[in-house]
Amino acid sequence: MKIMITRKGMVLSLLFCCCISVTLAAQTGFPPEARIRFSVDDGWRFLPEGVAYAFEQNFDDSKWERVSLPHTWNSKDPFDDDGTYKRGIGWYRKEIRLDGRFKDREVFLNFEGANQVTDVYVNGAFAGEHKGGYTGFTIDITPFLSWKGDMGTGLIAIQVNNAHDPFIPPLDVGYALYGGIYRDVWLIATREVHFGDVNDNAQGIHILTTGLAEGNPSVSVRAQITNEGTSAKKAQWVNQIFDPSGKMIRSFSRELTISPQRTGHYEVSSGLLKNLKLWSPEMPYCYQVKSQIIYKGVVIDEVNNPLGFRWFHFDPNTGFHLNGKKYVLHGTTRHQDLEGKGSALSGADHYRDMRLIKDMGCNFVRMAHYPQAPGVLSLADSLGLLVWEEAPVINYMTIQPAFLHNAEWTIRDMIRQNFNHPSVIMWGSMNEILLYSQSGQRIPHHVNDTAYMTALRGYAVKLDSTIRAEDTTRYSTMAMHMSSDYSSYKLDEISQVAGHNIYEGWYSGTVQNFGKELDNIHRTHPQQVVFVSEYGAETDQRLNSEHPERMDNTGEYQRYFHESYLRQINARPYLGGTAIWNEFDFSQPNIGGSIPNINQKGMATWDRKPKDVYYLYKANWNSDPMIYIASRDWSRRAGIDGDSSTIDVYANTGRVTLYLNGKSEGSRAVNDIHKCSWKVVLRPGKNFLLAKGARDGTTCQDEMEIYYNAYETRLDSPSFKSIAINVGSQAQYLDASGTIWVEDRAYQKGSFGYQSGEAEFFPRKEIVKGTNDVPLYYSYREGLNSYKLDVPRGLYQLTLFFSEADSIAAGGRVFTVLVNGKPVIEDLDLVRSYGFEQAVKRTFIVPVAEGQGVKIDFKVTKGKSLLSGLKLQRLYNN
Ligand code: GCB
Repeated sequence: MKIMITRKGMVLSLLFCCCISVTLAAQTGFPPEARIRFSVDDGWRFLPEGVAYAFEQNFDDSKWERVSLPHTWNSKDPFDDDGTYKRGIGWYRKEIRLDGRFKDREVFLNFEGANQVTDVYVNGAFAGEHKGGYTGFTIDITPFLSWKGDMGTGLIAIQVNNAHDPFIPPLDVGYALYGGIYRDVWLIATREVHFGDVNDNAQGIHILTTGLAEGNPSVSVRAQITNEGTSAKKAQWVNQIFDPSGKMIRSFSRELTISPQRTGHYEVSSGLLKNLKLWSPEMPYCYQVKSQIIYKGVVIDEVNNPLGFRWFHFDPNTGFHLNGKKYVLHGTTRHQDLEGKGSALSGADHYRDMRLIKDMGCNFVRMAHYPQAPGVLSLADSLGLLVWEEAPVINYMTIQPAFLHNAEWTIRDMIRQNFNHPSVIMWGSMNEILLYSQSGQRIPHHVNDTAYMTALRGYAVKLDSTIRAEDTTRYSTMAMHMSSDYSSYKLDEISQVAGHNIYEGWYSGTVQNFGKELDNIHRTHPQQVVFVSEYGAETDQRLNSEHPERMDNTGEYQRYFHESYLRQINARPYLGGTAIWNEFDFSQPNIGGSIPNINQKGMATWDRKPKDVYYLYKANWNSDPMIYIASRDWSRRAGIDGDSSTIDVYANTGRVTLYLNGKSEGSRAVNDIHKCSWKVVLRPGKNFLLAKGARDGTTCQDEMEIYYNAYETRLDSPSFKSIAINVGSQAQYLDASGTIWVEDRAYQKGSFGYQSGEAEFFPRKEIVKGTNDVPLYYSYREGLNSYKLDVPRGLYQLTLFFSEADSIAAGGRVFTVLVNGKPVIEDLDLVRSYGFEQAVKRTFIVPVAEGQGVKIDFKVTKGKSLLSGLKLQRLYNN
């Protein structure tokens, strides 16, 4: 079911097929004179492949799948182990029927977005094509409809193709390029004189505010009005401004004569306006402009647009200023991507995302890396979120006019279609455009490709100029990765705001380098507005650690990273703004990590569960009283009996008191980033934590239960039962069965641990396959001589876990594993026997005599030994 609000404010439920929709529309108050617009999302047939003649009217589609829009055929396959990610053709078909009221109208199909080449056929005839996956487009279907008396029919057949196309940006990206009609589609019927020009996809009305900073505000409205008729029309163009309560505050109009078969461009001003309320993230006061074309006393077209009164500027030394005051942007980024749905999100999905962003305390969102659904920007207007909207020109370019043409048109459409949203302050032209070589390979630096770089710079200038030509009221921007190539080739000087994606302390280096990098950019480019367009670190809720380290994917490292970045951001008032990468985990096909095919840098998981870091920012950026006990997913921990555990709390209450099992652990003041910490001794079994505080007279609290699985460092106690070890990592891994895989350690007598070797993580681009326990294999130890466990006598089951992480050929790593001197796996060659990146598990029964323990030796024939995990269970005591 689709919900739609008419211009009279009535909510219509438009059901299943469009014939019903039209009838309902007629009954429920669409004025017959003005434009009709209704959803055609339901009742489609879909075939996930190319097929000849599917555009023909009589083609048999009865066996095709029934689908509703928004729809993508890639909601699951980019994340399979089997590499079936389909990039290619899909077909959609549906018949629409229109009654007599549509006969003398112009009828259009308006697509909010389809990825990425869309060919539309009506009644067997080709009606139009659109290239590019992220902007809206409108196809005029009027000439192709067939009429029998008062019944019009149109068999709509649509081919969508999401195959790689070297002439359409983006070329190659770090997210799934979901194919299909993944946004809403509308049928629009107008009179022959109407707003907008179908050919350039613009919405027809552009609203500009002027004189705000000077105290003499007015609104100037520009319109494109098309006359499809054969004679000139004299009409009146009326604009009315309404405040949020629905009160009209100004009406202004203009008489027009519109030539036949032409689109005219017109402008009219409201004159001086008084007592306006400004738009800001804190008070997103949105007016509406209703624009009408009146012909012979009858309204023949009407459109509504948002209007917000705000002004802003960036300064290289003092950052962003809104409505005349310094304003600190607290930002994040968002992909349109959700577990189970891919990019085919509903209005409710968009709302939930934007609400989560707002509630975290953000006042800014970078819509990375492409224009998002129109409803998203409407939400930004009404919730109060400033926006960087950008074109999907990513990683590299094809130096060909066709590529430039498509990129320029994407930018134009993005700007024209979203011009009126008060939330938008910046238009981005590209992201990390120097990351890849001109043949699409990830390279550290551009060398010996001056011709490509010169041409690319030329294109970059053109794209930036397109932004500036389309919109003089906002800033142009682009996001760059940390490479000196941008300044060597002067790309960093092109846009008005220079965005920097910085991952110091994640992909390399240390978190402390972040601020140093920024200061360096600011010092060497004093005229530039420096904006942090991305920063982030990954996490997996199943991994936790008292000793977090870079790339370990623990929540604790992600917290450490963001705490440090936040502190460094706060200390740099010259920053134009900042944006966390990313608000939500999102799809990243063919990438490893502890959750394959997912970029795990979100403040919330792919299915939108906020992580600890979400509350770090909330405590700092949202003033609603809150307390949050961090390491929330670490509710089952293992540790040495009597050792202390860290409890961190994020709060905006000034002070927090922590209670453990009913006893106060003391009251602490929160620090500069709204955090306080305790070291507590958890008792074996259940523990109950309660954190309490108050803000502005409102008390608040948070609580959490932790099950503490206490174990002894000495394994030689007669009561020893079992141990599971996350070899190669300082993190504990909690698996689906509830087993806690404890952190690895160097061997000490009486205990357990490795002897020699290096801890490693799976390279980011490699994916562990064939297991649900990826986090266990994600870390491993390489080059160990032995692993010892000083367990008491008994009969044991020993399981060893391996996976080949290096892309080596068979024979490149060969070793024999011996347990207590006896070879249990001879000449293990993981690649030859199981394949690269495959999870391998081998189990043995091991009798252990008094004082003998378990000693696993690795005898290497070629390369280095490797071990990913180890589990030892005592079956019998004797
Ligand atoms: C970047 C890219 C973004 C990636 C991100 C990452 O710099 O702009 O698309 O997802 O890094 O997580 O590596």
